[in-house]
Amino acid sequence: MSRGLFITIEGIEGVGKSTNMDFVHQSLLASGIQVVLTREPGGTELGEKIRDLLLDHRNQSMVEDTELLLMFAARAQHLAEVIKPALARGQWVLCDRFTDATYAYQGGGRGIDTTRIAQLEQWVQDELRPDATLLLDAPVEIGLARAAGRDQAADRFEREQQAFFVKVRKAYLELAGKNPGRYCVIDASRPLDHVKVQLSEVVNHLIKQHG
Ligand code: Z5A
Repeated sequence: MSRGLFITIEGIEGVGKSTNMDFVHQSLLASGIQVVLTREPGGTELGEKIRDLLLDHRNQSMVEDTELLLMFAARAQHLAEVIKPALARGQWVLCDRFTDATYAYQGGGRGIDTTRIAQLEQWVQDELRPDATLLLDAPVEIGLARAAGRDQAADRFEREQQAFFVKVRKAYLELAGKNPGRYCVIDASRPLDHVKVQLSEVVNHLIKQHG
């Protein structure tokens, strides 16, 4: 049995990852593809506990290295329990954020040296990398305005200033530039219908190639 496809969805806050994850998931299911839907940080019982620690706005004393290591601790568990077994069964995995978020947020946003992130990536993931990454891209003002419309309390990341998200977006676009074969950049500033049209094209292409 051939290995399933590993697809990740990335982008700054409020660009519509959650909204569009569902659309991509339904499109894959409609084509008869078995998909495991998951997210980071989290995706396992232990990982969700780590997520709570990372997002809790009361944990203001968390230093950057702790944040980085917790991301990879959750990821190690996620890979062992969910991602690798699903791929080995031939299922596709659709993951809301993965290690590119670490390069963007902890690397770009916090300023941690990316060679450190690369060392942890190699250690925790070995050779496993996403096969395709859908980057929902929109100017920071648009993402933040959309996120502000939600009526839940802001988490530790959402309390960051606009300048932080500008650095995160820049890091994502640099990653996309360096990995053109894996990245599909979607213009998420457009109305939802237009975003879905762009996503459908990418998903149909992936199904044609690997489905
Ligand atoms: N993080 C990290 O630092 N390092 C890592 O390695 C990893 C993660 C893995 C939690 O992630 C935090 O973890 C994240 C980075 C950090 N923090 N931040 N920021 P998360 O993915 O769970 O949290 P999030 O980025 O805040 O995601 P979100 O809240 O789920 O946002 P979203 O999924 O991008 O947006 P949405 O909820 O789908 O849409 C927001 C609103 O906009 C909603 O009302 C939609 O109806 C609306 N929307 C969506 N698309 C459109 C369009 N096209 N037009 C108009 N309105 C739209």
